[in-house]
Amino acid sequence: MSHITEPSAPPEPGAAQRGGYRAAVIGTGFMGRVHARAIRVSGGRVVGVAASTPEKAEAALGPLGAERAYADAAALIASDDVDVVHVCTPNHLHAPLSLAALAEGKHVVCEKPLSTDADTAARMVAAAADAGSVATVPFVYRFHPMVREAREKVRSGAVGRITLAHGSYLQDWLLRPGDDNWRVDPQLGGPTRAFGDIGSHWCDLLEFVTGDRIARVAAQTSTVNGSRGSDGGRPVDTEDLVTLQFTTRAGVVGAAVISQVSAGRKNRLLLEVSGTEMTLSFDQEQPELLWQGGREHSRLLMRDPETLSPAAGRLARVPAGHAQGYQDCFDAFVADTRDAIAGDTPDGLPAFADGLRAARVAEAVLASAQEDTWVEVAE
Ligand code: SOE
Repeated sequence: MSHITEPSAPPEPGAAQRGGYRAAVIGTGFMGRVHARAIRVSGGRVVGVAASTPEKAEAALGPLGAERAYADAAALIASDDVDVVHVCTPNHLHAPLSLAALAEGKHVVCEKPLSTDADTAARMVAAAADAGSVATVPFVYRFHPMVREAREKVRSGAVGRITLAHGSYLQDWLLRPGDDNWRVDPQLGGPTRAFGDIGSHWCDLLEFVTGDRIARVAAQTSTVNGSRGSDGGRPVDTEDLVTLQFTTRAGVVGAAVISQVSAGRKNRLLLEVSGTEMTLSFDQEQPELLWQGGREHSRLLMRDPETLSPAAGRLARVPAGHAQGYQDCFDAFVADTRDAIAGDTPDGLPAFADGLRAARVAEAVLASAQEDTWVEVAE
């Protein structure tokens, strides 16, 4: 007998075909490749790819496992062969491409931030509803089983009344003035960079785990590298880091630090929630674990299907003790999107409304930093 315990709800290879997931990807960078792999793992076909040039789309056929290179995004969106459009371009194209795809009756998976402004994000939510399309946003950290476990402990009351939430999302890939990327340019990335890019994940995870909503924020931003580029000479004013205080609707107080210039921190998303009964702490770089703190005793919970709640266990994709991570989250997210298209209502699937929510929080954070005051988050 094997000593390995299988996940309680292993992925179902056959069911992947349901709904005939015919997806196409716009954008061939890191995210385009992650999406394409998740589509294939979920039993879908990557029927097409489009990029900023036809040559780039051709070159991406192999790496994405795509069947056809389209001349441009418009041709891909117009194609009758495509049911689901995955928008993985620089941020400023998210809204126009998603709106075009929805107008063609497609389902859409759009990278975050949904739009570089909240009002446009609201139009996208309305357009998805009008089209009757499934429209999702990859807030993929929701798909770590230990995040679901934390959420279940809050839901069951085991945590007690939540009193405090805090944490950080820290990276270092933009540490030096020579580090550059389209995200740095507000024309392509939008007016908020560190917050829009990764702070949005942190706030989404906080609200997802606690079931509460951030009501008001007091933020500071800082641009550490005022100029960037290979010669370090291009002026930059999007923020490298954000510190944030907040109060939730339920009256929880909290704080978060968001940084893309923290040396040595690669992708460290830490969320800690304290209640009157216990504290839960999740670190995205140790995603197999959830720390559960108590006055009498504390323990590290492992991603073990034998002990996980069903809501968490269903996301276990490999047996306990075999680490699962970032791509697995994407695979689970795309599988749930596929099931939503087939008519299911998967628990915790992040939709365009969640992308709008992130855009509203981002606008409040920027306004607070600019006006040096507390700002209410618009509903
Ligand atoms: C870059 O900061 C990035 O790839 C983000 O854009 C993703 O959303 C995050 O999951 C990882 O880091």
